[in-house]
Amino acid sequence: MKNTAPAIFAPDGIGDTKPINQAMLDWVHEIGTLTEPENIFWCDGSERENEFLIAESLKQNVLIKLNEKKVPRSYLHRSNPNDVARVERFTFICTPTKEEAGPTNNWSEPAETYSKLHGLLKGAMRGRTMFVVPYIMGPPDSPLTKVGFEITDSKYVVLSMRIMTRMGKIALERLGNDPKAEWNRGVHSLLDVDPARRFICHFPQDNTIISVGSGYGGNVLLSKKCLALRIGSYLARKQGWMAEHMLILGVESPEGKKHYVAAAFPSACGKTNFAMLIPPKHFKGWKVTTVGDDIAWMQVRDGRLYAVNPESGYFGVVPGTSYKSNPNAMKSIARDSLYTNVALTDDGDVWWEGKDGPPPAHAIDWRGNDWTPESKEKAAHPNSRFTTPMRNNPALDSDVEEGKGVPISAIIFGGRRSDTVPLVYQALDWDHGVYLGATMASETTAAAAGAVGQVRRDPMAMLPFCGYNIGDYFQHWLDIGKRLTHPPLIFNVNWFRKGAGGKFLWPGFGENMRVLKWVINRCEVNGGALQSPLGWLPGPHDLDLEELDIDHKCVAELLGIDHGEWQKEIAEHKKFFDSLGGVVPQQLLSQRDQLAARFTE
Ligand code: OXD
Ligand code: MN
Repeated sequence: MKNTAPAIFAPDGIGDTKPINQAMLDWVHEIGTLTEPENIFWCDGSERENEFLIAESLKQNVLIKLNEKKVPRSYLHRSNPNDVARVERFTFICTPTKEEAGPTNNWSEPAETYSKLHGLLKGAMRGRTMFVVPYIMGPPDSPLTKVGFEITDSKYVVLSMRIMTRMGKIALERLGNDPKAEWNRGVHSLLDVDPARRFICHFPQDNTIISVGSGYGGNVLLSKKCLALRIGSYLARKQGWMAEHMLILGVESPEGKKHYVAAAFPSACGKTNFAMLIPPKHFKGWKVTTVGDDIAWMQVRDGRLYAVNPESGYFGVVPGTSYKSNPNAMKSIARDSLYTNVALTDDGDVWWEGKDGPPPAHAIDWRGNDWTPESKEKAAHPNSRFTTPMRNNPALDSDVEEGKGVPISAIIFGGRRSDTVPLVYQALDWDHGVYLGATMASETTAAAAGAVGQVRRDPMAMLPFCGYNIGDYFQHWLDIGKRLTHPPLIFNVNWFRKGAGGKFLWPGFGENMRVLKWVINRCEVNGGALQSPLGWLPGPHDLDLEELDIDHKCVAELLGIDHGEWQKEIAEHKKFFDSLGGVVPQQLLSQRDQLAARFTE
């Protein structure tokens, strides 16, 4: 096997701080005995460690240093071209029974899977350094916060984990020496980055993740999709909280009244843009702040839902990011960032399709080949990514470190739909809102390997991330609702509806503030709305469209409900629920009947 990650040798004082927890040491010993690394590097998250790892990564061409003047303290990483997105086909939930994983997950029997993975990991780190990365997910003083350890043979993973999580000493201190403490065991090895030996396996009952054969963030930053969502959702149900694929934002009115909103959109549908929205000029005095851009952990407190962002960085899609679409993201990624699979310009800057300004006359594309504007290939991979610390975000919410979380006034579901689904509407109540989430659908994007642009049902944007039976997950949502005396209002949005000519009807980006304002007004009980078969719909004058260049016909189309399209849509809901083989709770089946009935009234 070709060694894709040769060992590094650290001077004294770097990589040698062993934790004290015996259960943890035993586990590292066990994985070390299996994988046979050249040496073990115990990460402490220090600045000195980071500098050393960057220097070694530059020597081994894992990173390329970018122009210090243009993008200070930032680096480019190129992944193997066969390894550029999450691989849902190779992602498994390994519960004792297939029923526990449910109809939407790939299931694999735990004992057999451990045995297969241990076979692949046998001697896999020979000639390599095995890094032990301690981290916490969640603000340091939150009751929801979890400790995780990721063993990896990838320096890129260590450097990314340092941005994406609170990594190092803080986790060791939190873990302490209690051998029974709860913590997540994550093992990652690049192996030889061969798609034939690529598996991302979750063992929820053991709080364990094993990921092999990939170096792509979504498959290997085990804190994120694997722990915070798949294992997280399993633990959340067991422990009575929620782990969701949601951004969290704050909205403050000119009068100083603040609300928090959580929103679930499938991958690469603009969560980061929405979380960092800058209100247009017309909304003078309104402020939007970011708590999180991808994941929300939520708990019930005093009958309300409170949310924390378990992460401490953003792993966002680069193409399309610009000062027009997301100025706060551009400012965030202007320094201290790892870029993956973007193009490199001749002056050491990064470039991607959709960046402001003209394309460079020449660049090196994401594969490392020469590129010019005449090239047929894209310069940056459509799923190229930035990894950047959240502290760089000029709009970071002041309560992002608040352990109890922020109180959620509204939950928004949304997808990428060219037709059928109006710009925005509000559910009639919590259970109806759960139905909106459960029947959400979106046109697929490049964030996952596979065809792009096909409508697929993606309940609560959790289809690839729910770590247990989706029917039980729906029931968990319904049960949480029963504990809420002040439940968030639930909405559905669609920024992507197209008109007859195939053009987007809604300008999106900052203008989404207009929809957000209506949502906030509804939370304040002063927003007007019309009753419709779908739920509450803004009337033409309920949306603040002042100073927006949009004609009435467009607005009518955006808010229109086409009965023919909805007959098809409801039939699709039925087909989807039927495809789940009887796991959908009765309340949701009757929600569908009620929806169908409202169309006949
Ligand atoms: C992500 C995803 O990377 O959802 O956030 O794929
Ligand atoms: Mn995501």
